[in-house]
Amino acid sequence: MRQSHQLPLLGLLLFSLIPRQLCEICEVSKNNYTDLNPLINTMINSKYTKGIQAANVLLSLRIGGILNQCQEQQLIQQVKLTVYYKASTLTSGQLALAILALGACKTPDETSMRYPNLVKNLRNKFKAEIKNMGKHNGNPLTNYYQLSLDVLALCLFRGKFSITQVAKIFKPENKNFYFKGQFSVDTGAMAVLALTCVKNITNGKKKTDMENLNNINNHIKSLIGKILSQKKENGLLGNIYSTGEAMQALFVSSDYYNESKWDCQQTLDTVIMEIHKGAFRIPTAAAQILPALMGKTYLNVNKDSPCVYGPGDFNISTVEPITATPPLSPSQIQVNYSVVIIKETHSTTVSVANGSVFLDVMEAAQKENATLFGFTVEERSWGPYITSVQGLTANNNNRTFWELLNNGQPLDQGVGSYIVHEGDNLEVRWSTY
Ligand code: CBY
Repeated sequence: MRQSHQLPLLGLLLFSLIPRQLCEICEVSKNNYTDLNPLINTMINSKYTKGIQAANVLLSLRIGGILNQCQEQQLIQQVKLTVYYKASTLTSGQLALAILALGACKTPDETSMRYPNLVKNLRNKFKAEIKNMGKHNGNPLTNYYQLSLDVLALCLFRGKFSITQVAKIFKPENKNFYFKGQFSVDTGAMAVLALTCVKNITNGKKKTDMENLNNINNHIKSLIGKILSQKKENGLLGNIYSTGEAMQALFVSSDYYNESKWDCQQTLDTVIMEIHKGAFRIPTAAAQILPALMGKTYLNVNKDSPCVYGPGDFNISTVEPITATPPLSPSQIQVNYSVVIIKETHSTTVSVANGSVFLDVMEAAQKENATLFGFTVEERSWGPYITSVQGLTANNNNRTFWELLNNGQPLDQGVGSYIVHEGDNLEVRWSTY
């Protein structure tokens, strides 16, 4: 063989000998898939999955390839009903999630993408978000988590958007990445996924594209740095509820940080422990953690790739997952509850059954005095969300909200899930984020 022929062969040989760059993805091994059962049970057995919760669940289970065709059809039906009957009332991010879920993969009977109108509708909702920012001091109609979902769905489903605008909006210094001065890991992670998708579909031939790509690269790098700076000693990124999406962001951007900066296995071990403690009883919580545990990300959404069906490695039971709550004793407990509006505080002590949640306390107080403790609540994907107290309503245009605290510390759960304890000092406080 002449030398000129040997060279490429030698190259090939050497290449195959070089260990492939260590991939940052760590995942639950197939032998341990039973660890995921509580999550899957929560998602599949939550019969009351509201429209948009169903989108979260469908997206997650399709990415994981866990559903059988019958279960998939049921969820698809639910999402479609919500999308077609409530399209005008959906927020931009809700619609984006529905599009991601419906188009996550191609079912055997589907020939082509059937949702072009939804994508057009999303484009309009995204435009309305930007317009609101122009009118209201840079505040979108919803928030940057949803704007990120919008860009992700528009990018994956070939909707129109301006790359220059995206590069401009998602500057990591933008106030919308922060709540009360604290970087929101959930928001940053979703933005990294969106920006990575945009980066992947942009070819840097034109000068403006090159500039945009450069900016987007810098944004991703900075956001990843901020996510890693929120790493806790036990490996969680932000808190337990932001960790799944933060893991996804880190999976897709291994070029942007040093391997030594993140021990993926440690994060995974802590999450698995929390699964068994019952941390993911809300279907949306389960849906948001599952893809990362299977080594997958929202960028695996591909409208043209055939859906994968299970249950293969899963042993799904129809019984409710075992939860960590001790059997409820019938006893009553006393908790303190206050409504705080700037310098004005109204407090009371209420008696509720052991095992009650924050919302039960609010209801008990409201019964006692509807003027001081009256409130309104709205169902969101994570459960009930307090929209007003004493007639004072939260408003995204001025970044106001009703903050939940116990003993002066903000809670990391909503009113429907935080279980109260004897002697708690619960508070709803009129705040700005
Ligand atoms: N999703 C959204 O639009 C929500 C995005 C999100 C970043 C979200 C967390 C993360 C996620 N994965 O979905 C988010 N929260 C936002 C944007 C907000 C703001 C909502 C207003 C707006 N601009 O859209 C705001 C006001 C700052 C906010 N969250 C408030 C609260 C408190 C709710 C109190 C109430 N009035 O009912 C609360 C309870 C914090 C507090 N102590 O007051 C809160 N959020 C929490 C705890 C959470 C987590 C829920 C965890 C759980 N187990 O219930 C959260 C996952 C989430 C939902 N918020 Co916000 C963050 C976390 O802890 N990791 C898209 C849509 C399509 O579904």
